[in-house]
Formats: sequence, structure tokens, C-alpha cells
Amino acid sequence: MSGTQTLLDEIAGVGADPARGGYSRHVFDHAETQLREWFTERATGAGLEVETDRNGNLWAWWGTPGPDAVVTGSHLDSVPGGGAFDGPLGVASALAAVRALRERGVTPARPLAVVVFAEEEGGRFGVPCLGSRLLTGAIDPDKARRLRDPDGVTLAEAAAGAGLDPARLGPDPERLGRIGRFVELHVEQGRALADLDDAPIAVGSTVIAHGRWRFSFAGQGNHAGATLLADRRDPMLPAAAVVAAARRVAATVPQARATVGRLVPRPGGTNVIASTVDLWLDARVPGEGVHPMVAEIAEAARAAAEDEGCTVTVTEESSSGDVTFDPALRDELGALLGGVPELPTGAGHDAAILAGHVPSAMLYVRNPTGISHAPEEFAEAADVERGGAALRTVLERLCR
Ligand code: HGY
Ligand code: MN
Ligand code: MN
Ligand code: MN
Repeated sequence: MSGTQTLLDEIAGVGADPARGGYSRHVFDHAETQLREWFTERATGAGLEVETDRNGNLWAWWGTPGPDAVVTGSHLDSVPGGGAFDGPLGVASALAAVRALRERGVTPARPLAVVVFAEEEGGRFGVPCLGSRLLTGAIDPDKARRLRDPDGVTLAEAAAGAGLDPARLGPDPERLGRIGRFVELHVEQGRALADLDDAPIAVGSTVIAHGRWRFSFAGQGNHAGATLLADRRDPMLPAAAVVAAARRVAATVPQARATVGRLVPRPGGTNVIASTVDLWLDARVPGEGVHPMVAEIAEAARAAAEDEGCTVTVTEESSSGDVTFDPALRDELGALLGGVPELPTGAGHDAAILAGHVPSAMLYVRNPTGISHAPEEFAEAADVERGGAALRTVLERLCR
């Protein structure tokens, strides 16, 4: 069994979610905190020096933290009911690679760090890649401090609870300036590699533009039996129209994806007409198409709200443009790994946030199910081993 698989097995019970299936690990919650402790123990055991930055990202250093470092890693949080590999595979591969290089007596000529980014999924506070956005200044720290989780806890409060100083959340140019190159290994989240012949590993090429929008509908809460249809102002009607419009409009835009995966009617009773409904639209289109697509869906929302005597407000919660990973670094990875395919992806990653600031690249490991953000996400043990070996090869070369 590979070092990476052994590390993944160690955390297999942490944050398991029997109600949803898979894992629910959200930033600063019990499970994610346990994973941070596990990471700190394993990294320290491998001879690394672990620190938490002002934004709650963990950094484990081999060598004195300094400029031109080679940095690798991923995240340990998950979506609700997520798979075992999205995030942890990149962290475990990085730890295993460092252990293996140390055992072989390799001494890096430049510092190497393993990073664990906070709140990559936005599963608690709604903004994906929050730790790397804060680090790079891609989100206003005041806006970030005010983000609320579903229980109404602000990021500032949760950060304070985790021992951080909420006043210091925000850009960290000195730390960012230490990163010479960044490589994130990740399980593949679609079926592109599974559909190819014998392609266990790929090098990432692009990430498509994407964002999240909140649609808040308000109507009149009322009795499901006593209220005549003609008298209703039911916000579920325009909410349902958005679900349908998302699919209908996206189908007209090349390579677009639009998803409503979260919809919250309040108060949420079977025999109660909702008074409000919030839903979140996840929209992704290569190039410049995201905002026009969302505008068209928002127009459908306004028309449907008006028909039902409801109101709607649409708020952009986050968005990112297209990202192309560093061509020279990609070439270097491709040459080192010998003829692996390059892969564009519709999934977002911290590496794509960093790519605007430092040369960044990604490695993907084949997922035979082609399913991700669900319990069926998978990587064969042999592919986990191949991915780990690829990352080891890359880190050893980049650290010279
Ligand atoms: O792409 C996503 O949904 C997340 O950022 N991994
Ligand atoms: Mn994910
Ligand atoms: Mn991920
Ligand atoms: Mn009653």
C-alpha cells in the first residue's frame, strides 16, 4: 500500500456523514479541526515545521521559509456529503512525497512547503477558495469577515473561535511572495481520464470561469389548506422557475453549466406556504459567457416573481474568470512525466486562484466513476500510487 493510501486510510473515519453519505468536513468545524490536528502531527513527524497563517491556511515547511519555495498541497474541507479524495488526496500525496524524499536522503536546494488551504469548497461560508482568495487579496477582508454560515455565525466569529485574529484576515503579500511555484494534485472530477485509454494522470491546462449567485425570493407565508390558489404569493413558484431556467438557458450556451444545488424555503413546513426561499446558482462558462447567462436566468426569476406577486433580489457571492495554468511549468511537468495528457476542467481550485500571482500547475488522478462531490468519487489504489509517484518526481525536480 502506498504512503498516500495509508494516510488517506488514517482519516477515513473523520467527518463521515451517515445521513448524507460520504463526508461533511467544513472549515473550523469538529471534523476539519481534527484533520488539521492530524495534518500537523503527520507533518511534524515528517520533520516539517507547521504554522497557521493569518487566514487559517496551514503551511508545513521543509527548510527555512523563504523566497522561491516550491509549494504543494490542497484542502481538507469537503462539500456536504462529499467524497474521500477531493482535497485530501493532494494533501496526503504531498505528505507522502516529502516522507519518501526524506527517506531517500534528498536535500532540497530551496524551501518546500505543504499547504492546506481553508474553506476551498465554500461549504460553510459560501465563497469557494476562501483561504487562497484572502491570501492573494482576491476578496475584500471586510466582506469576508461578514460572511455568515447557515447558523448565522460570521467568518470573523468562527476565525476567532479557531484562535485567529479576525482583524488580520486578508492579503498576505509577504507569504505569497515566498511561493516560487505551486503544484496541486487533485482527483479528477469528471470522466475525461477514465474515457481515455490508459491515462491515470494528467496535467491541468485551464479552469473555466465560474461563480455563485444567491436568489432571495419573498412572498407571503400561509396555510397550505386554507389559502386559495388565487390568493397565494408563493416564493417556491419563481424559485422553481429558476431551477428550470438554469437548465434551459445553459443548454443554449456552448460548454455552459448551471446548477441549483441548494434551495432553502422558510419556514420549511409541508403544510406551510413558504414566506421566503433562498437558492444558490452555480454558473460556469468558458470565456466571457457567465455574466450574460446569469443575467438571462435572473430575468426569468424576475418575471416569475412578478407573476406570483413575489419579490426577488439577486446577489453575486463570488466569481472568477478563466484561468490558464503556467505554460512553462506545464511543459516541465509534461516532460518529467512523459506523455501524459493535458486536461481542462470545470472545477475550481486554489491553484487557479494562485495562478494569477505565481506560476501554478495541477496534476489530476483518474477517477473511474467520473463522479465527484458525492460519495461515489474514487481513485484506484494503483492510481493513487501513480499520482503520488508523479508528485514526488515533480517536487524533487522543482526543488533542485
Ligand atoms: O469547483 C468547485 O466547486 C470547488 O471550488 N472545488
Ligand atoms: Mn470540490
Ligand atoms: Mn478540491
Ligand atoms: Mn392547522
